[in-house]
Amino acid sequence: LNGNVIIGAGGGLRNELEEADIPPTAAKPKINESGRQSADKKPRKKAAPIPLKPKLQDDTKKVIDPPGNFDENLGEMGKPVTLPKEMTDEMKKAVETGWTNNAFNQYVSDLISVHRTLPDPRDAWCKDSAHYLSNLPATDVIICFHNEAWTVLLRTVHSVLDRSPEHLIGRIILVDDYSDMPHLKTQLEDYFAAYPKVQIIRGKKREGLIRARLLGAQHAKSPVLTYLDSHCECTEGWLEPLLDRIARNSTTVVCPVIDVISDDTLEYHYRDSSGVNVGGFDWNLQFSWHAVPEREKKRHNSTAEPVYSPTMAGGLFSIDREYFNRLGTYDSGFDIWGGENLELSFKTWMCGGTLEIVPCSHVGHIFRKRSPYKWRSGVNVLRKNSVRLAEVWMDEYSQYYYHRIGNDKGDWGDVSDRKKLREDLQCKSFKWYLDNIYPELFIPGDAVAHGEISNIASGMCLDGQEKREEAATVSVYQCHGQGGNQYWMLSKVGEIRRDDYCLDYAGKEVILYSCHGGKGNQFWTYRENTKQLHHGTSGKCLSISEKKDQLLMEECSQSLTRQEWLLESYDS
Ligand code: LR7
Ligand code: MN
Repeated sequence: LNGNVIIGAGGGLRNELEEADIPPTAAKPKINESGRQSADKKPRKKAAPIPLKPKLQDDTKKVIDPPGNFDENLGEMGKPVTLPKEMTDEMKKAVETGWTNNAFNQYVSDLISVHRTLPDPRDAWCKDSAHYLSNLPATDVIICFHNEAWTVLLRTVHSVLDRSPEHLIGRIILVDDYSDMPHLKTQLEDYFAAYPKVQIIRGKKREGLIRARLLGAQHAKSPVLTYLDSHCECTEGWLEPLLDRIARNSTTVVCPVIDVISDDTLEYHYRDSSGVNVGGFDWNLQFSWHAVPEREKKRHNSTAEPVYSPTMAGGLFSIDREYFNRLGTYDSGFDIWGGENLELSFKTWMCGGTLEIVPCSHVGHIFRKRSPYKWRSGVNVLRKNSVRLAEVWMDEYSQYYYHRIGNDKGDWGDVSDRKKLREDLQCKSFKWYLDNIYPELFIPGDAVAHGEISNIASGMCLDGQEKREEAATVSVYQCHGQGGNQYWMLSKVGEIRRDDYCLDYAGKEVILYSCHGGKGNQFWTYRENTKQLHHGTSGKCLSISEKKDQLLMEECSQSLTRQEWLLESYDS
């Protein structure tokens, strides 16, 4: 089923980038072309000593001795830190606790300096200051956190202070979304007391990241707002290219390239600007990454120039503060996690703005495979957020999302003031957005069929969940009418697909594989009269086992009712 899409967007980029073979690039000398003041060196002296001995998160203040071969240069230049195979039981336990609490290797983070150096991932083009206006507006940096690991949070803040021109940072506003980890209490205030730019704001109850961001915005004073997740690292020169775009046009919303910090080794991965991705989404309203489309490439002389992106990942972006307000900020009815990234993306484009990814700006983010913190019990938070989003912004296209969730919309509360906002701003239609900003998106209404594919004789449905890392086998399961893993589209070119994954048969099992558009093993025809699903290269028909529990491919035979399938909303 749909499940709780906790790894959601994160999973997408992680795998896409990790599959690509990214060699750790040799260290380049630190560039200081803009005569940058040495302000970034100052805090370094004041800061806490490099944490050679990791502290346990539970604030027992118990110190675990790292093995003898560890030195203080661990993780410098974004290099990976690999723990030795041989560890004491105490260490093993500390490592495990770190993973449990954070869904990343906190133990490794604790071994790395909170001021560690990173490689400079920028293209040469980016370092030519002639590309940027000289008089840039300052920004407040808003970092919301709920139970973030100590060294990871500190490294986020220091990476901003250490690698941004001092005059361009107004405040760093840390918004504590009702954390209960002890190290985030007075210890945090004590630590940042030495840093006048850092302000800590505490929520009175758990708000979720969306309302926490709004709380941060209320305390901001600088002309630009910059949001970061609490487990990021900014690289040299990350800020100027973002602010430059906003200085030129206050309705431009900008995102850095989001590099991958390994959840295990904390290695910093990056690609040059030819590998930049833009954001999209699927009909489950999940964010996804895509290569820069050809139509967009044509607009540019260099791959380092900012590219239009249909959506943003959500966590890392800069926006003109007044423009953010004009757009009605976020829907404050969104809880905990999810959907706000698409809301801001749709709104930006539909209401006259522009959303860009800026290849000269690189910020790393720790991508996790699961969400380590508590969500709300008894509410499907993500679905509620997504339904609010669909109701307000997606017009008649909302039906495709609803179909995907079995039309089970639940209670999404009142969205009348959000609809009014859209009206007041005189925003364009969702159709306009799809036609002009995201023409690559596959529209279910353009398919020959969309919905369930049910085996008539058995009442079983084609069922399968795509896996990003590997091919997933497709099977059958009792038809449940809830969309999710039983939602399929038969495209006009003969694919049976869900989002970017296609039913694929190469002679063994039927699997879900990235759509390649080349027919072949992904080419299916529905024979309306015999109700068979015929496969291109093998000439076989989709069928179901005697026991009705497995999907089979067998020689086509019109006398076998088990080869008969019904396609929902089929329209020849
Ligand atoms: O209840 C909460 N309160 C919070 O303050 C839950 C979370 N948070 C904080 C949390 O500590 C973190 O700093 O909010 C931030 C985001 O939460 P994550 O890191 O658990 O989310 P994520 O990185 O998995 O999710 C991505 O999608 C989210 C959708 O709501 C947000 O937009 C995240 O900011 C976003 N992260 C990114 O865009 C980084 C790149 C990921 C990709 C692709
Ligand atoms: Mn995150």
